[in-house]
Amino acid sequence: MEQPTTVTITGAGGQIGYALLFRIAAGEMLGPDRPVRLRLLEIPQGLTAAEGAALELQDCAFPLLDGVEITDDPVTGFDGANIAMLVGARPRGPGMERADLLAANAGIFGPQGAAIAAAAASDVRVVVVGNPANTNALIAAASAQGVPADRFSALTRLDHNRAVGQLAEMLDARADEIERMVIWGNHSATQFADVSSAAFRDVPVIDALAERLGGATEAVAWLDDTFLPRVAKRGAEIIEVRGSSSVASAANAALEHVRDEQRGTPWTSAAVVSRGEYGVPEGLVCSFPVTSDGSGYRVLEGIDLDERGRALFDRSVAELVSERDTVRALGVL
Ligand code: NAX
Repeated sequence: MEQPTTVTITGAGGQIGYALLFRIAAGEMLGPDRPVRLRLLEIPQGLTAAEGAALELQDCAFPLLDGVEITDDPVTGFDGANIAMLVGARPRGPGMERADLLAANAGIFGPQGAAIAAAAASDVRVVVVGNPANTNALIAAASAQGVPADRFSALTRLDHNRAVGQLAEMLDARADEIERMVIWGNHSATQFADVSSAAFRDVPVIDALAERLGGATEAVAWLDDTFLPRVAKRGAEIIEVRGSSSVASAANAALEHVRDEQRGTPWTSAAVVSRGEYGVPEGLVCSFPVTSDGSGYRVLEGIDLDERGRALFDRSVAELVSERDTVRALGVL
């Protein structure tokens, strides 16, 4: 058995935290050979909910669970962390402008980035789930002096999985028969869910859709009018139908993001710090097609985007630039 891996989860007393903790402790994220030590980082108001979850974790008697600690101090929370999952964030309140939201979250992710730099293990990897996830990750990375920027990522795996789910339903397929889906850009309504590289049983998805829907024109119309808006607005659809935001699917996506980064994957989508790939300004945390050999996500380069796809991607990148500029104007970066 390996040494325990320390996993810090912020906002662990919240809904996604509750859906995530038990699956991590059961070994679903890091595998059956890696014991885990859980650190639950909350704000004072969230501590009792985290304590309740910790009692239940104890009652599960998970063989891989090497301990649970709860704190509201970021430096204690990230002490020795190998993996940090930043879930807790400030939600948009009534009448709150986007700049206010970015500023409020900068007040969370700046200090957390600094605490990661001060206390986390030298191999720490960080994923930001709390929204606005891409720009929160940018702020955390910029505040974590001495920690390489490529250790930071943000979650777009839920968007990726939502897109795969929609395609699987339309093609009467299992999700694992859909390969090479790509989410480009921001985790927001401007994201671009791109099927142009995707395949279904080794047939281009676009051809499989044309066969299913009776022609290429019908396939393109379905993609533009139904698929793209549905994936981009799926969060709102879940709230409307369920009466509450996505929780289990978000926790599942966060778990798969870390699992694939740590254990390897040939292809998925994740928001990572741009090094200029696909012309995206350096330093932005942008969703790309990525691969991992177990040592971190790397952008898959050389994927063709047609003119229309490029325009959609550029629109989302422009939003990321504007978020970054807003945060810069606040003096955070
Ligand atoms: P909850 O409101 O249920 O839980 C958030 C928890 O974070 C609370 O317990 C709160 O006390 C804690 N918290 C707040 N500030 C904190 C801080 N500074 N340090 C530590 N903990 C802090 O929200 P939940 O449904 O769990 O969602 C969490 C976040 O995920 C939200 O920002 C949400 O917008 C975001 N999402 C991101 C998704 C993605 O794909 N990137 C999808 C799902 C979700 O919408």
